[in-house]
Amino acid sequence: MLKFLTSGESHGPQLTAVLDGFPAGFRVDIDGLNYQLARRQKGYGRSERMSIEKDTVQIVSGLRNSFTLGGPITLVIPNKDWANWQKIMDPVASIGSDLNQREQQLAVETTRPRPGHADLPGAIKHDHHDMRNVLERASARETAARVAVGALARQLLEHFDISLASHVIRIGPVAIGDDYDLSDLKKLAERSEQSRVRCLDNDAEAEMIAAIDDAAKDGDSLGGVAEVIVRGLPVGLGGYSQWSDRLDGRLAGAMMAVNSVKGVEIGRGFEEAKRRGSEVQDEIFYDPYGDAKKKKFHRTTNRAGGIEGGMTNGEDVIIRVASKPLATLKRPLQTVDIKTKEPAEAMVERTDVCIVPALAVVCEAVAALVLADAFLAKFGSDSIAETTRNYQSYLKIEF
Ligand code: EPS
Repeated sequence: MLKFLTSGESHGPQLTAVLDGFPAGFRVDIDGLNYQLARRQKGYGRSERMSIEKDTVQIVSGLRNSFTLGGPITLVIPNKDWANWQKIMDPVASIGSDLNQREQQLAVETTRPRPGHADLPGAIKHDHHDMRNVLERASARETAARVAVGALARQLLEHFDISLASHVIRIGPVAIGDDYDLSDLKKLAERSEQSRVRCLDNDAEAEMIAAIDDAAKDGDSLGGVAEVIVRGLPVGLGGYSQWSDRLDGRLAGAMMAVNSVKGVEIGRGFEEAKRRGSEVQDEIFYDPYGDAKKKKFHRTTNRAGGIEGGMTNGEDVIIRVASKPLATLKRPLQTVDIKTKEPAEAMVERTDVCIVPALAVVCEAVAALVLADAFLAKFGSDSIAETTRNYQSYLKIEF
């Protein structure tokens, strides 16, 4: 139902996203979109770029008087840094212009690929011999566009009392225990929001910040794990008939497509592989006064992470996403200069030491996109009135 494309370079004039398939007649809260963009920019260990940008979105199509029209919605996020890069990005404009030292350095060809970045495979694939032509688009700056469209999807889900939250469970060697309280999602989200690393545990938070400082001191970077929790989804989103309908596959694919992600887990995926079947399934109970979204069935455990057979079962959808440490290192690794083929040190760019708190926000947005799509596939997407009608009648039908 929902399709979107993004475009734009990290240091070009703007990022753009076009979202199609969103129902007509939905009131968009632009401040809410900007709030999500601001969340993505936060987090201890981010680069100086975040103090240059103050990401805000303009909607230039698909909206009239704040209501969606049912056509493609185009979202634009200007890059403030573009003004600083104009001369560098445009080779004609850069000729004879008075570039300062840093700009001069950036204007020369980038020929020393960073191990772990898109630089080398991207250059070979597109026959680029200046890898800035690759990295400008490969940059995780693009995730701002995904957060903007994801924020729209999130508003749609929230309209149906579906809420999302996230927190960081690991940064480098520091992890929180498994005993955090998921009962009040709003409280969890607030606590995570207050933390500079989106961590629920004060002691772990201090250790995470110290680990980031340590890595920064050494010119290094740190990865980690974020967890996204989605509450209030009705049973039966996704499908089991075809591999491509399976919601867990679609969520995992979308999460893996976030820059620097190397692992995705739904529920306690890897942990459960160690146990017996009798220990990992979530037993089924029925309460005649139970939740209509779950058709009055419920579980007292949620090891499956809210998905069984590729469909929501009405419990929280819980996704963990592992990010490798970023590839740009102030103390660079060994590489090969693609021009001379001689050994060299990888290029050094302005970079973040740790992006895991931002990753949590990006993954919320990505989860919202996949889940809103599955929601619209089940309940219709031509107008919000139609979606609401179908959804309410689904809740009312006795199973
Ligand atoms: C990012 C903007 C980039 C980086 C980061 C994400 O800004 P710049 O390249 O101007 O410093 O901070 O990019 C990467 C992590 C990457 O690997 O490309 C952003 O807006 O999130």
